[in-house]
Amino acid sequence: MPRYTGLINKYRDRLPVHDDTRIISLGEGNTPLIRLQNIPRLLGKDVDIYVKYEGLNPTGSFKDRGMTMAVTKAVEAGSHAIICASTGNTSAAAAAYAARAEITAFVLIPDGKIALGKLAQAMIYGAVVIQIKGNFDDGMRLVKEVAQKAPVTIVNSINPYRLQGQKTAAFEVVEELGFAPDFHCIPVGNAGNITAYWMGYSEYHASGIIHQRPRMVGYQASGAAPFLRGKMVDNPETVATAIRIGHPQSWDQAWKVREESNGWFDECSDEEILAAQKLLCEKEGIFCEPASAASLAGAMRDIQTAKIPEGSRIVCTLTGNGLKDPDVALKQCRTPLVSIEATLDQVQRAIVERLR
Ligand code: AN7
Repeated sequence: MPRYTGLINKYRDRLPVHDDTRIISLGEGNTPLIRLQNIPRLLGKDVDIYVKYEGLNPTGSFKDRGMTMAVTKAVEAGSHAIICASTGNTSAAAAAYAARAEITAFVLIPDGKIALGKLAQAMIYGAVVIQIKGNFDDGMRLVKEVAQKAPVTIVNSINPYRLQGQKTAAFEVVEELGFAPDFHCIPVGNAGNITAYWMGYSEYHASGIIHQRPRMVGYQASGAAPFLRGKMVDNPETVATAIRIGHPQSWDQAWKVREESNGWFDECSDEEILAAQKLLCEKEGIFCEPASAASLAGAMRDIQTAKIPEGSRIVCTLTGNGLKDPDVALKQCRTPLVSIEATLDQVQRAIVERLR
């Protein structure tokens, strides 16, 4: 087996690269598909739930799949600078891949509404971090405008190479399972990723590698749920800052995915999202960020109501690593730290009192 060198090399024949293209990669992709063991039992339902743990990508989110392609193509085209607006993960990925390619990354982030880990990443990878007094949607509008006036390549998901890279996650799911799941559940912000997965499944379907495609189910945070409201939302709010997006960039594409896959959109409250994040940690040992937990939160509800019937095979994408947002994670932990003197007696007592 050749050494794994990232998803472009692995899926080269399905991606728009040439033999002599210089690949900008950090070994992204090839993430685990973990079968949940305890949560299905707690639900009391006969379902197979797998999570695609995208938090194990090099910068801790699925954005790396798109960014390896977008930056590879930007460099191939002779670009010396990339730019994006971001709720955090895109900026972390852009900053890292720009560093790898030795080009400049400019990232526009919303003032104060970005998880700490993501801000630290953009800064230490050496991006030019521009904090705007506005939200993601304001940043996106500004990025589109400034890219017409300055020599910078946009690496948000409106860059078509992003979705090309991201579609490879669907290929990996199929290779792991040997088939496509019945339902693919995924958090939706700009709706780029749901579009990319559908592209991936559809390509494998067209090639006869799978005979059935999943129903695609997109979950949004209630305070940032334009697909549920049927129109853009001007002041999105949610604890899941990654998906605090009111004007999705892949609006038309996502509606098409819903229709073609016979899927649906639904919303989750912040409470449901946080509860699912914690449950996944406590019952399975898997730590994802709040936005990612929307996929499981929604899936659990749809399993309970039998909208997703028993006997189903379900994949939930966990889009980002829990370590990205330590503040929200800590606020979730209600049991206090055990604080004692550094003596054997006290340590022993602390343990004996708490054995279950
Ligand atoms: C963890 O980083 O839009 O529906 O600027 O970080 O493809 O937008 C992040 C999006 C889900 C939503 N989960 O994906 C950004 C950004 C996490 C995310 C989404 C994002 P899309």
